[in-house]
Amino acid sequence: MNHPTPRFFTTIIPAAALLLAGCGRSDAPAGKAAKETAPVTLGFMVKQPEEPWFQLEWKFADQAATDLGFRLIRIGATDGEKVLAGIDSLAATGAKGLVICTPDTRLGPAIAAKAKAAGLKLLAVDDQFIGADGRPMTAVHYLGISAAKIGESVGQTLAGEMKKRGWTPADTAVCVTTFDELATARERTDGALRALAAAGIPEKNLFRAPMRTPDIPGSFDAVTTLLTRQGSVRNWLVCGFNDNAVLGAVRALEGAGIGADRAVAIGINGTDCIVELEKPKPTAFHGSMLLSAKDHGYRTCEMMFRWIRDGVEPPLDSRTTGVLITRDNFRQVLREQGVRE
Ligand code: FCA
Repeated sequence: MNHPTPRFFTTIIPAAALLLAGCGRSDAPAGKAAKETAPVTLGFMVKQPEEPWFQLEWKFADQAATDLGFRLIRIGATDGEKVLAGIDSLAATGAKGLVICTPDTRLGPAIAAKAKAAGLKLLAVDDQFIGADGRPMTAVHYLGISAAKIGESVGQTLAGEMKKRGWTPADTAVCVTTFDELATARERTDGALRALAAAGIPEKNLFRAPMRTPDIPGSFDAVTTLLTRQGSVRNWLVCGFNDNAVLGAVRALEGAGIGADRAVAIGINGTDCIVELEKPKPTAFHGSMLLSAKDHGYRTCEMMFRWIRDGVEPPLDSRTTGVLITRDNFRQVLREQGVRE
């Protein structure tokens, strides 16, 4: 494949092929003439390629590649080794930019150094890099969500649902699955707890369930443990840093015999809960703050492309918002946002 004749094309590099791509295979066109027509190549790495959220980011990144005429290489980088090998392989194929949601934000300094050495411009998406001093690396370009604000909206929505059901702060407790090692996750759940406390839920009824892994099993296990200790709670308000952190909690509640009559849950992403909202019988999963996968997938690529081609540097820090979807409106909103047909 040494003639990138199509206007664009995308490639998914399986982990095992990365090293090969780095030494053997080359997509770079040979000769001067070919070089002049070579399209810009960008890499888009994500930490959890199996999550619908990241698949949608990739889908919108593909759209940007089609619209703007660059070449996109998608890499599922689930650990630090894969990230570093991926950067090598991108450099070997002549890529000029990398958009990345890193599997570990503390890899920030290593990623930034390696990208610089490889001549790749860098844009962190979703999860902001953390420096050696434990603080966000604000010198690395970043597009993420307004995490605290979105978390507060989740808390306010849950408080509203409590009132609608006629539950009182005295007979209601909050279960929040937490993943504090990730700053954007901590900001979201702290925001939700702040709003719920402000709505009158007593401090002693706010329960954190720390997740060991940021996925459905991690959330399920955390909440199963919590429920063995808090069996006497009447009603539950449930939240977490994303849809999966809430879906596992809903399944754990069901395991303890608690359904939609005694629990109400709100997620974040809006992309990983569609099957749940489509279930004919409502579960406790009431809705989700839908984030803009298009901004995170399409706009990040567009920023990177213009930076490389036209020298237009993107803002150092961009934040996106969320909108509540529920069973009542999710089909329409997902259609409007191009998430679904
Ligand atoms: C983090 C989460 C994702 C998504 C994204 C915006 O990376 O892990 O699920 O919420 O932020």
